[in-house]
Amino acid sequence: MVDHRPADLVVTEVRLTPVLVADPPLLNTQGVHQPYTPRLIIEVVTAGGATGLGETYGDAEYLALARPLATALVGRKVTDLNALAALAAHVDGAAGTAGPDGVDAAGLRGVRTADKLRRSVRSGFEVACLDAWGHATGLPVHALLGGAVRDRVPYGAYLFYRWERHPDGLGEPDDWGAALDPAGIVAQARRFADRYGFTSFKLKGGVFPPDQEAAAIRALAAAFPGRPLRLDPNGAWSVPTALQVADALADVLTYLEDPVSGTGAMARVAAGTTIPLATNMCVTTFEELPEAIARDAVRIVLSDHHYWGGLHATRELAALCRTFGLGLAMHSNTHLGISLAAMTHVAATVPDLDHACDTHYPWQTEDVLTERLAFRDGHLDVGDAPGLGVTLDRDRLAVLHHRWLADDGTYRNRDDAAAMRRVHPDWTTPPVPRW
Ligand code: GKR
Ligand code: MG
Repeated sequence: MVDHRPADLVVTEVRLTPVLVADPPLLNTQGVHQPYTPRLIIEVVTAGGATGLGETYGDAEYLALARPLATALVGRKVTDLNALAALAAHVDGAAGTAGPDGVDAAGLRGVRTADKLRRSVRSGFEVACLDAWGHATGLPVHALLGGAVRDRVPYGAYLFYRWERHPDGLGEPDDWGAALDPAGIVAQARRFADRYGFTSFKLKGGVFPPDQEAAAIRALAAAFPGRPLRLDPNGAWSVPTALQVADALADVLTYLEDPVSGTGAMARVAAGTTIPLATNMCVTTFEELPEAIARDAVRIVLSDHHYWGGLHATRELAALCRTFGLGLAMHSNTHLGISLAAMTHVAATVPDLDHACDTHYPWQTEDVLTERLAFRDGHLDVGDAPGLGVTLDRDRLAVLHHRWLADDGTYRNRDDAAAMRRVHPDWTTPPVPRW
């Protein structure tokens, strides 16, 4: 144990650095990813000289909440995570709106309330505090969460329909190529399997008519017999469409993720199929759990430590899932290595992690770390280095921050519909259900 005095754990400075990160042209039901996506990097510095890293969404409304929270945290201890939660719950800076169908037009992240935005911001600060605490004590974050129950965490390949390049020569090119049909999706999956050893596959759907996406799942089943497969149209289907797809793919899908939008519609699909339903859209807050449980709407909750409020909140969710017989796995949005490390630490401590976690990380060719996290046989090892076990690359951070500073506002808020309008000028976010 490293020798330190309690006063050393007091926060003396919090640095917030918004960045724009290159993102490929990944398609989803609302449009296409923009060439750059915003993230916020949080650094918490203690009196003892430890620095902790956190990461969360970087859109303007998150930044507006992060700034006052950063000020309020100075003078508190990095160990005082309950105080952080209380501070974050009352911080002012943005108001959210819950759409009638629960679909978040900006990011497919379920309901959008001011409270949920605050929790997403809090999560980045909590991770930074835990990282600093770990550096101060020489302990890995998983130890601060109660200890790892596994020494590696399984991740799955997150397959996307995509264009080869962003239009108009924008963004940073990559070598993945286009994937717009079943053969393209299988080729992408092979590449994920060869590069990273992933053995389970999730296809982001809601892009093409459901029969085409079902054909892609069939092609994956033929190419990877017996492997876990999932399909996620982000709530784009009607109940009858979802039941038809479920029927057609009952023998090959491990679960169907958010086939329809809203707890009521999910409950109706759940009642009519044997395929388990998973969600990162209709259950994204503790307040939404009772109704989903009462209506038997979902079998698996895909936690995301960002919007559930952090790593401790994720463990609380895991306990509730265990209590009510729900499965647990993890959702991801576009993110960098700090968030991936945080996911890995908390996933290492959750006893019932029932499925490989999602991650967008392989799609991100850029990071703010000196060393990228490396998948081995579809897993990330759970290390024992202090804190999160990652190191900030200040030069890379400066480059990505400079991109954010230079941006005229086009990319500072994620907007998949706006990106789609570059190719289809009349594009608007499709109605729900779309099919
Ligand atoms: O990145 O296009 C995307 C995804 O659709 C993302 O926004 C979702 O939040 O990955 C997510 C999901 O599983 O729904
Ligand atoms: Mg999803």
